Amino acid sequence: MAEVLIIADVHLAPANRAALQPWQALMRRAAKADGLYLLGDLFDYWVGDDQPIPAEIGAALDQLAALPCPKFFISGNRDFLIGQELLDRMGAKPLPDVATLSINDHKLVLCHGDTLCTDDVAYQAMRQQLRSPAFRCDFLSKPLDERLAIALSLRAKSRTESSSKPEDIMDVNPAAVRALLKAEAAVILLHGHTHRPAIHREASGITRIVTGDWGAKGWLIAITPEQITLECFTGEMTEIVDTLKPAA
Ligand SMILES: [Mn+2]
Repeated sequence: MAEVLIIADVHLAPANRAALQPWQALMRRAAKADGLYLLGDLFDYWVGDDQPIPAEIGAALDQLAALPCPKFFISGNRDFLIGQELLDRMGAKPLPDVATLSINDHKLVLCHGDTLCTDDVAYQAMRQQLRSPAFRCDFLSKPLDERLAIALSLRAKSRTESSSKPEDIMDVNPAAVRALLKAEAAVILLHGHTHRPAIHREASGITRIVTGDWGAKGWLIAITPEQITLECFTGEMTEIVDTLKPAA
């Protein structure tokens, strides 16, 4: 049985061309995989499926679509406006914000991760607004130029605010993690968003695997029947950062 790969936070954008190098390595590896799950923020921002795609990013999407394995997408806080047209271009099927699945015989909860950062009350309030059908409808009816301007100003605002917020507020809340796993009757959670790649083994028996954000190095989680690995890689090297061998 082949491996299943999980990634998040590639943040494709003209300003993050560096990520296209590890992307090539991912595409070579995923060509032999049984599945590829994208846990959000594939794009640094997405204002609607009419957003212009630079040629090199378009080529990356075409490679993704051409992979023989099934591809799945959970939206992130930056690309939640991805619609059917872009999903078709990616060749990916959409999943709900929280997806509880059996992958290579491991029961896993997958999500982007931002909903678990409940200590950031201001962010959660903004998220609720942005994710409302009313906002979506109103925003998508605006001209493309205006939507792009709004996205860029939100991005600048989030950068300024992130740099002034205490570190722990920007991370997931342990009680929110426990509540989610209890609700899903699972003990292993995989997410991105926080850009703090690690495997956290909690005393409660919960394991939380966080994949990293992409630049000159990419990050992935590889799932085989025997183990789950967190890996960091470039075009030339792959480092296995940590390995989980779930109890049978
Ligand atoms: Mn995110």
